[in-house]
Amino acid sequence: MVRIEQDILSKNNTYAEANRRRFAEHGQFVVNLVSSPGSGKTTLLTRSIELLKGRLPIAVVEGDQQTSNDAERIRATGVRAIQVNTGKGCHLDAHMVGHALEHLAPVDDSLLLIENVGNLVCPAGFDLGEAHKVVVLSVTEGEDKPLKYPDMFHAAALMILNKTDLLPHLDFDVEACIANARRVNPAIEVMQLSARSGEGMQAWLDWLEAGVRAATSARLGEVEALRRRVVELEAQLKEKT
Ligand SMILES: Nc1nc2c(ncn2[C@@H]2O[C@H](COP(=O)(O)OP(=O)(O)O)[C@@H](O)[C@H]2O)c(=O)[nH]1
Ligand SMILES: [Mg+2]
Repeated sequence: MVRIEQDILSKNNTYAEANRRRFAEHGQFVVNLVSSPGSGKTTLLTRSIELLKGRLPIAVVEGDQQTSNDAERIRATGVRAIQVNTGKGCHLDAHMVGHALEHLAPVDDSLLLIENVGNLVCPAGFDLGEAHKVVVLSVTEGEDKPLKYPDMFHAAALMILNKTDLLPHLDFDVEACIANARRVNPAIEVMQLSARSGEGMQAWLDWLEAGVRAATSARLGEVEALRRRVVELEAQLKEKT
């Protein structure tokens, strides 16, 4: 069992590295959204797309066991989306994402948003080649979830606490939830927002835009380094001939 799991993960890591190289070459900032079903991933995506659409190019990979409902919700915003159905699988893997990229062909210097299959267990162990995993937890789910599903909160760079518009109706303890997340991952960033009302969205949008800017300038830096290397080699060639 352990051997099979190791083989699957090591194969996945090889595909993930290929995806990561490809994203770097194209200046694409890639975010892998994970959460339980119903935390608000698709709502957060459609709302973010509406607010960012004119500012940067965006494409979306949607993962679900069945249906293409979420890809249709994304396409309704005018952004290109591809649905990957995992059947009995409980997570996207790097090979599926690589295959989806062949069809989606996101443009250079853009944002690629991946919505993973909804659960807080399987997607934690699978690197897709993304820059970051972002875990969405809604305030209706209970503040103990980071402790119950530590792998996911450990793997995420950012926790988005969604549905803050509902807080007045609940006894959800925001500070306790954040403390729980930091117990399993002291470095985790936290943002509180409501994808429905739009409150708190700006920090998230800024985070995404900063990610795209960094990916773009890293790509341009690589291009510049290559150009300098070509000039050097041409000079050496001239000397020798
Ligand atoms: N009150 C409230 N409801 C939300 C919010 N975000 C999403 N929802 C609702 O939560 C339900 C599940 O949302 P969805 O985006 O499909 O979640 P997903 O399964 O994680 O993609 C839908 O009924 C949404 O309208 C929010 O910020 N506040
Ligand atoms: Mg969804």
